Amino acid sequence: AGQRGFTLWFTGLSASGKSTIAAALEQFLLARGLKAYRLDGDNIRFGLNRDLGFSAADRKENIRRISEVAKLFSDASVIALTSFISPYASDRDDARRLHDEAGVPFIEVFVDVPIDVAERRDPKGLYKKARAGLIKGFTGIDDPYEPPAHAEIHIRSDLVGIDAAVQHIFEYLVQRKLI
Ligand code: GGZ
Repeated sequence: AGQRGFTLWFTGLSASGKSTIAAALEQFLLARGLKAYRLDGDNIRFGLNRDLGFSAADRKENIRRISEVAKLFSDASVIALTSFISPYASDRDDARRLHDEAGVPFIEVFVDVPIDVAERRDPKGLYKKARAGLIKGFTGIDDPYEPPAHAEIHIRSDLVGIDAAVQHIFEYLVQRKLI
């Protein structure tokens, strides 16, 4: 039997560490001969979804298209790693339903960090701009983030390091017999 595809859906605040953990996990999987591909803002929001902004409707459409693309990768037996804030529980649940209906495993990974820690990290200075009113509707400042109630994997990125987070996800996937 060959490799099976599935989707690892990372969700969390800006600067939570989702992309860093997803990138490290992608390298870890590739090093073991597994095919994995990461979808993130750099290859989606500047391409396929460049017509979308950050209103609730645009975020919903962003997540809808990403979930369709992730499902296609999984159909093609590639492990899809998606790294988007995906702040609305209903949008994430739609993504999950789409995968369920296609018989593709969907694993939600909540990269959890207190907002004050994310704001202190502020690698791109966006929280500072949001506080100054230069960005309106910034997640966690003046726009909602609905934490997952039923994520398969919960990582406190301020308490565990990147390697430990990767190891934790890897062990979950082995235990689920997904890899
Ligand atoms: C949240 C924003 C916003 C607003 C621009 N709110 O740290 P980043 O820069 O690289 O990650 C954030 C990214 C969020 O895009 P997503 O596609 O992940 O969002 S969603 O899932 O909600 O559709 C941030 C930047 O874009 N950014 N404006 N208003 N993040």
